[in-house]
Amino acid sequence: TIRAFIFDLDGVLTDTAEYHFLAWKALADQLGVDFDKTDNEQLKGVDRMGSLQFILQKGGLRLPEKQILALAEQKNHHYQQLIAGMSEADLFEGVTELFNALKDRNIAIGLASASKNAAMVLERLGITDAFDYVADASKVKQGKPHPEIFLTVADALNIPPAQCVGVEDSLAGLQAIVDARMYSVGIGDARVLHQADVVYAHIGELEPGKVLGNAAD
Ligand code: B16
Ligand code: MG
Repeated sequence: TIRAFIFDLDGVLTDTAEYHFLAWKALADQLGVDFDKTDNEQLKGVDRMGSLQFILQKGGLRLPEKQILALAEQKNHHYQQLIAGMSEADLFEGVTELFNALKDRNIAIGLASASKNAAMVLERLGITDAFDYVADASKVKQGKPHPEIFLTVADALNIPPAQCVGVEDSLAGLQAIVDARMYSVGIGDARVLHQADVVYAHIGELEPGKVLGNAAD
């Protein structure tokens, strides 16, 4: 039986995935590197330095460490400007109902986000208290696609991975869920997220009763 749902943040509970894209796109343009939505799929769930390395590599750019750190800082500054105006209205439709339905069934709720800005986004969305445990980039050594962040949440909740459902919009995050041996729910395009046990276009379509039934099979 499933006893926990562990959610990714960016792109699952709110549209910050779009803000990350806009901030990376602006940086790539500045560096003269081609960067589109298909490239961006590779970056979803990938930490800040890993994402920047991808863009530099795509452009064949080799820069001194100091300059790389400055570029990461610049992207983050832009991203924080984009999220500064966020409010409770930016929580995706259906999330509050989903959390309530899980709480009614006594299912624990965890967060597994690769973002160092996760706590701030949760505050803006007004959902900090909804979680039984929150793991962000500061809690783990290895980022997604490594399963560490999902396993860290399961461990903190004291629930075996096999009794957890992981919810992700990114390829890297889904790989992490699969390798953690949890039941995987993808949010987005089923053709992109083909690895997932089940895919919904939007989190509002996720029916907990159905997922619980299928995960138990
Ligand atoms: P930051 P998630 C991830 O968050 C994003 O998907 C990814 O695009 C971003 O690069 C990463 O966080 C790091 O974010 O620069 O704010 O530390 O999807 O795991 O919630
Ligand atoms: Mg995400």
